Amino acid sequence: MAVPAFQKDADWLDWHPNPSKPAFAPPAGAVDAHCHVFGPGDAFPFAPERKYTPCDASKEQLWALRDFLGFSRNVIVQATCHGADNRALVDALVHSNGRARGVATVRADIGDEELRALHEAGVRGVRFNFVKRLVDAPPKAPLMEVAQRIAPMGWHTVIYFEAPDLEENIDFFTSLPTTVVVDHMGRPDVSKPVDGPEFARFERFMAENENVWSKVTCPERLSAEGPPAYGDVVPFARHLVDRFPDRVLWGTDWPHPNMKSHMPDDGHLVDFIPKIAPTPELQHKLLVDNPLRLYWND
Ligand code: 0GY
Repeated sequence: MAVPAFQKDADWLDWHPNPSKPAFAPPAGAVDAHCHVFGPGDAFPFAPERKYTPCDASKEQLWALRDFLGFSRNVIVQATCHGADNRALVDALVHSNGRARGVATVRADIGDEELRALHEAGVRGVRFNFVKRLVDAPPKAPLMEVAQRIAPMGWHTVIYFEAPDLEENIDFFTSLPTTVVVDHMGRPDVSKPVDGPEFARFERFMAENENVWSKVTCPERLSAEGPPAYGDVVPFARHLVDRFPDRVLWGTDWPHPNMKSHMPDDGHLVDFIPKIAPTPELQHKLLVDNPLRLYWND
C-alpha cells in the first residue's frame, strides 16, 4: 500500500461522511460562503509552517456536499495549513465551472502578475489571520501593503480573530481600505450575555464602520450546548442578521478544521439558518444577495 505524503494529526477529526438531509431548503442560487479544501496532500503539499496537518478534503467532495445540502455556489477560503501557497484553492476554483470564488493568503512581495492570475482564477479577497493557535502573530505593515494593493482590484479583506483580541487590533482593522469581513462573528464567548459589553464592542465595531461585514458562522465552534441545535449561539447570530441584514454571510466551514469536541453534521448546520434568519427575505439576503454582491459582482 502506498504511504500517503502526509499523516494527519493523531487527534484529527475527519469531516462527517454521511450528513443528514436538512429540513431547511436554501433559496435558489444560495452560496456556502465559508468552506475550505485541504490538499489532497499528495497533489498539493501542506505548508511547512502549518500548525496542524488535516485529513484530505478535495474539491470533488466539496461539490458533492454543496449539491447534497441544496447550495449552488461556494466561497473557498485559504486555510492556514496551506500557508500562502494557493495552488489547491486555485485548482478548485478553475474546476468549479464558475460556481466557486476564493479568498487567498498572499504575502506583500507577491508580483502584480500573480495577483492578476489569482483574480482570473476567481479570487476576490485575502485573509488575515490573527488566531494565535493558527499562525505566528503577523506584522501589520506588510498586511497593510497587501490591503492597499488589493483595494483597487475590488477585493476585500477577511479577518479572523478571537473576541479578546479585537481591542488590540481595532486601529488596524478600522484603517483597512477595503470591505472587511469578520470570520465567525469575531468568535464571541456565548456564555456571556448577547447584550453584554463584549458582544456590544463587536456590534459597535460593525455599527461605526459601514465597510465591516460578519460571517454568522460556526455555531459548532462557539457553542457550549453543542449539537444538534447549538441554541446558545442563536441569539448572537440572529442579532447581527437583524441589525445588519445587508452585511452578513453564512457558510458551513466544511471540512471543519481543528474541531476537537465533535464533528458537526452539516445538515444540522443548514438547519441553523432559519433560526438566525427567520424570514425568506432575510434568508435571501444572507444566502444569495450578500455573497453575490461581494464575490460575483462582475
Ligand atoms: C476556520 C477555522 C479554523 C481554521 C482555519 O485556516 C485555518 O486553518 O480557518 C480554526 O481552527 O478555528 O475558519 O475554518
